[in-house]
Amino acid sequence: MTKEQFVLELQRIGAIKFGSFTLKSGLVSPFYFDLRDMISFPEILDGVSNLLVERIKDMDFDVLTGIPYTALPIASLVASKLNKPLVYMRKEEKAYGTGNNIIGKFEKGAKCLVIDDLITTGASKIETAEDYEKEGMIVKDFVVVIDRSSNGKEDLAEKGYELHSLINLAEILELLESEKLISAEKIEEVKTFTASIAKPKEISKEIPNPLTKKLINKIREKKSNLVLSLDVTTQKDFFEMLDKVGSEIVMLKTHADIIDDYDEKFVPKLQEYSQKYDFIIFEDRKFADIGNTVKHQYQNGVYKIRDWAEFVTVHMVAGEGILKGLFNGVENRSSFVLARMSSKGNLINETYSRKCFEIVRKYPNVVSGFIGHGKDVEDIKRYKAKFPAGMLLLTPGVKLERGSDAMGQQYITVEDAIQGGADCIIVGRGILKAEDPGKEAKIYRERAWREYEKKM
Ligand code: S5P
Repeated sequence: MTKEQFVLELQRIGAIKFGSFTLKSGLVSPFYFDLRDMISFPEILDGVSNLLVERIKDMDFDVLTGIPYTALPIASLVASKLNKPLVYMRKEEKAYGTGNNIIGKFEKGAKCLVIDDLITTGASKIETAEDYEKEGMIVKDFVVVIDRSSNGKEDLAEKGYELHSLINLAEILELLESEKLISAEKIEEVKTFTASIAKPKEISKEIPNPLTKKLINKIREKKSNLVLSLDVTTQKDFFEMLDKVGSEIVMLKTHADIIDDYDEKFVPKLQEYSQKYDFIIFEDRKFADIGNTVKHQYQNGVYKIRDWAEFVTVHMVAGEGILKGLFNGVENRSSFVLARMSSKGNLINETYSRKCFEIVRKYPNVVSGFIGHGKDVEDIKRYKAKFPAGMLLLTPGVKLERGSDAMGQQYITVEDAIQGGADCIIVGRGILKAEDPGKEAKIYRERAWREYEKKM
């Protein structure tokens, strides 16, 4: 069965209808697609499954799923023809999150290809992907029989998913018109309707946070995406190192609380260096307590971090109160949220990352982006694709070669990080332990900048 024959068959069995239909949303649509009854027509079901097999046979996936109910019988036929395992998600119980929401066997990390009958907007597909990701699978591709959407492909792409369709609305209209099965007026009516429900494109990706802008500008001015993690324990080592590498870096990341001889001279000297070498100061304090406590940790105590660090790091584990506590009444300060970590076996999962993104969406003025890592370029891309608009990615756990340390730190390469979407790489020991840290920092800066420039 060809695609054209398939469409005509759908029309014959009443799966494609033109008229006036009230949708769930209350909108009145001049057309309606309903592929549910297709299962009662074996030759049509077989025909569409063959078309799908052709479409997906060269794609990279381990298991296949169909979204119940309509797409499930289609997906099982396709899985069987491709000799691929099938899984599906319970429709009823998934809200309770009791585990075992997936029927069928799969390995954690399995790549799952999702089949559905239709796409109207991207929203429910994105939810589906996230449900599967919660269960430990990786979703990249969706294949739908009919794309009747206005922006479905773009909506999914924004979140890092790819939509493939057998046939779209425009093709269906064209075919029916050439077969004289639809009037020109009806076609106009359908086109007007789909245009009217198309989501307006985001007009501006303007970044509201002035500190984010400052960092981006400095990256470009200095041609450096390098953030040095200056993890040494004496002031002498600290400032000696800065003299060697200061001119290569866009931002300096400190852990003020690991400096044995920290005293009141440290901050003024640090500020002097930041002027001299033109870098931004970023204290990696990883605030994680309730709002009231982090407020004091930020403003009071020995370090008075608020007074001198333009950026800090924040764990969202305590919920959004942490951002309220930290930044209440504070101006000209911003943060990076740890929505993923580089260390082996860390407890962050996809759901946690997603919750971080949800919270941050509400606080664009005090969050500039996320810390994040990934196992490879694609993995990092998928992570970054889910960021709220305007958020940057800083990636630690970076060296010139992949590897790990004895305490669970995992390293990817400079190229992995930047190709995956990192705006900056955070490098500590890769530079600090080098024989010639100044020369090494230059290599990191140049390698990162070369990749970054390609993307600009
Ligand atoms: O997930 C993370 C987040 C951070 S901020 N993994 C990390 O390693 N970091 C920090 O980056 C860590 O605290 C350290 O200061 C730096 C990495 O240092 P390196 O010596 O392993 O490059």
